[in-house]
Amino acid sequence: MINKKVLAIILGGGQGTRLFPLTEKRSKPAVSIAGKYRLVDIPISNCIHCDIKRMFVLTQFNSASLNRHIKNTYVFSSFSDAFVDILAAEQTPDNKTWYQGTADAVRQSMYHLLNHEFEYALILSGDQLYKMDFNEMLDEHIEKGADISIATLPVKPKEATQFGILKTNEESFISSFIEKPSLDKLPGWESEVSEEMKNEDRQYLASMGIYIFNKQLLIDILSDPDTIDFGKEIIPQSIGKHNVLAYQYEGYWTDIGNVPAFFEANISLTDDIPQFDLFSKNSSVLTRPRILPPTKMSGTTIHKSMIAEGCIINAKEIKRSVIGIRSRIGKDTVIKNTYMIGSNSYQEVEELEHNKKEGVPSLGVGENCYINNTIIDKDACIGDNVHIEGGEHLEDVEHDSYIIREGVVVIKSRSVIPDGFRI
Ligand code: ADQ
Ligand code: ADP
Repeated sequence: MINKKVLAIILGGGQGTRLFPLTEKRSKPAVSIAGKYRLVDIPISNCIHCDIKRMFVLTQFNSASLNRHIKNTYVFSSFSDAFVDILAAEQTPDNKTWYQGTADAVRQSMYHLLNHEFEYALILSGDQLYKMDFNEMLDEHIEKGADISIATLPVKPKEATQFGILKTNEESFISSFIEKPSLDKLPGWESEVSEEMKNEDRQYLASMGIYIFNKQLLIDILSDPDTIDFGKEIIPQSIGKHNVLAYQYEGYWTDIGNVPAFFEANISLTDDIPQFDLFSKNSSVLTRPRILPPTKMSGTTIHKSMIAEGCIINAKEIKRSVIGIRSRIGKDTVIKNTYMIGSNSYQEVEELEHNKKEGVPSLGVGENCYINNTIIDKDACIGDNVHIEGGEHLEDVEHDSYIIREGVVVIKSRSVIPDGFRI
């Protein structure tokens, strides 16, 4: 089944600076989450579960990694209309620049979008963790005769400054909108919310950056080349001019666009009952199937952790951590509150022995290490006796092989951390 009325447009990210260095060598949609998925799998899975199977991913970089992932994962029948296509910013006689913002990205891609028949454009962010039934949102959009719909979520005052905040009338049409108001501008922007939300101090209705546009209106609006962003220009300018509907969502949703939020979203998957459910039968997250051996472990005490396939683990303890595919962890090592993304390949036994003799760190984490509050990006080689204690006591740092953001240490992809190194 394919919903022929809807075309999905996934905003895959600008330069991805807020997720640096995870985005140093790959585009944002290709960043790995939960040890085996990529960020782009979240919106794509949400769409596929709603039969929205024609998708464009707009990204600033068309990295080989993203291409490979999409090409090897989302393979639909050759007799179906379904597709996931990547549109990277491209130079043409009319467009000489990179995407200047979200609306500009859609404008520059319009030529490709209009090659397909659709009535509604579903515009999604590529850096959010949530599950949503877009068909419910579309039904409301059609039923209430909206021109534009925005999914909204009640948030606390502190969070409200990072989002577009809006107020609605009794029919749920948006009467006013302000993009990322400062704290002093917030009074007066409170909305009527459910008792449960009120008890959690979530009285501000935030835009989730998830939009439905009627096709012709989107074309008309984007014909003005001065509109760069949906949040900064298009949505505020549409209030009062078009019927802009708020679709109320109260489930789990989190923005994972920067390093601390990305870290927290991954680590919180290890909770007893995580808010984002990877184990649900009807709304699983899809990704590329890999043929990997089962994980092999010896002498490890594991508390509240997720271990992906193909790992070889001899650690002493792993606590509240997510360990990604093909991770290798040496004996006597303790890993806590850490997201280890994993490796792209294994090293042969001869190579491991040779490295040991030469004192060169191998792929993964060596012996007798202590690692806390850290993200270890793909293919990092961490030696023996390495001590990394991330946490709020650390200042932000930029280093050749790691960075620190708000206490989270990020070991860069393919970096080599020598024996005995301490952070
Ligand atoms: P932000 O998330 O801050 O606010 P923005 O930086 O425009 O908005 O990003 C939205 C999405 O588009 C993200 O997935 C981002 O990676 C992607 N994106 C950004 N620039 C892009 C570009 N040049 N090309 C392709 N993709 C790009 C928005 C709204 C707020 C709302 C929040 C909810 O503006 O009103 O509250 O989303 O998260
Ligand atoms: P990253 O997670 O750093 O973004 P990539 O997905 O780009 O990594 O890399 C995956 C690795 O798998 C590459 O280093 C490459 O060697 C290998 N690989 C996987 N599939 C292919 C393929 N179809 N062609 C070539 N190399 C591949």
